[in-house]
Amino acid sequence: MKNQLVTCYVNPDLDGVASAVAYAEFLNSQGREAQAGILGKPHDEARYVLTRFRLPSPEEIADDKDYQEVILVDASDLNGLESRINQEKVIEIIDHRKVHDAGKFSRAKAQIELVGAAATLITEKFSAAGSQISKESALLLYSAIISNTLNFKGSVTTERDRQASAWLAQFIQVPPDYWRELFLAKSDLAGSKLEERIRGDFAWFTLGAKRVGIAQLEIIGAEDLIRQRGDEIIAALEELKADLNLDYVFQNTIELDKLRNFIIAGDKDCQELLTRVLGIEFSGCIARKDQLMMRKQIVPLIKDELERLVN
Ligand SMILES: [Mn+2]
Repeated sequence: MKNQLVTCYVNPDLDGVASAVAYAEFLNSQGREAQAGILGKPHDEARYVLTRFRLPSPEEIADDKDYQEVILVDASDLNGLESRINQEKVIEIIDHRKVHDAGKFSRAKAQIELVGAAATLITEKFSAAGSQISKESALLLYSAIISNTLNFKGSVTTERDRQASAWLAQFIQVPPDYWRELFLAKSDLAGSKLEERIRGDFAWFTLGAKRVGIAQLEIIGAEDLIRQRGDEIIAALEELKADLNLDYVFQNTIELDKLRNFIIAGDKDCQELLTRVLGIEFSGCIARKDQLMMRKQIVPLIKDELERLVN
């Protein structure tokens, strides 16, 4: 039996992978026996960074059975863990989402702070302790902050994210347009990649008395994609709605170049809910919002509205 596992939700994004790898390194530097392990398959963007800089792939695990204790980073909700982690083993949670299940992990000490990236919180551990950081962890954390804050253009961005990335930049070298390279790496959704991405990055929540599923795509070229393949997106959402028995389903589509969001919802009920909550207007199944908003920011707004309807 190994000691501590540092992991994230199933099929983690770059922020999750970076945070797990780097926090395990930090804990090791503090004399703790921790190991990063990845559940499922990392997002394309995470795999791109690993390949781009020839970084070792983090260990893939099926569940937590080989570990005594678990630390969750960039993850704090039960759905995303798909029952692969025993709640009782979780001793620490580091996350940056307003809506979370941290209270359901009875043993866990939770640090939930609403910065742009979990990677920022991990970076602050190193800088505060004055610990050395490997080039590998610095590259991963730096990339994750760029990605999660949409290159500091997303409204999730905080001063702490900027400071953390500046601290990391001392230890690495990346080209000035690295952000664009990173965004392009996740913008190829040719053929079956579109549906795979929608499913791979899907998340659902129980909000008030309703089950709400939200897909999220962050790409360069969102407008063209929607025009050409909007029907496929709606079909994929409807399938997820049926599979997961959801009340509402929609996609938050972030256009990384033109800095705007397109919300896609196939059914009228869901469109009405989103019109109320986000102050958007649908034309057909699509509504545009000229502000870069991420799923983690939309969830609390829908939660407030659906809880208000219950009470
Ligand atoms: Mn994150």
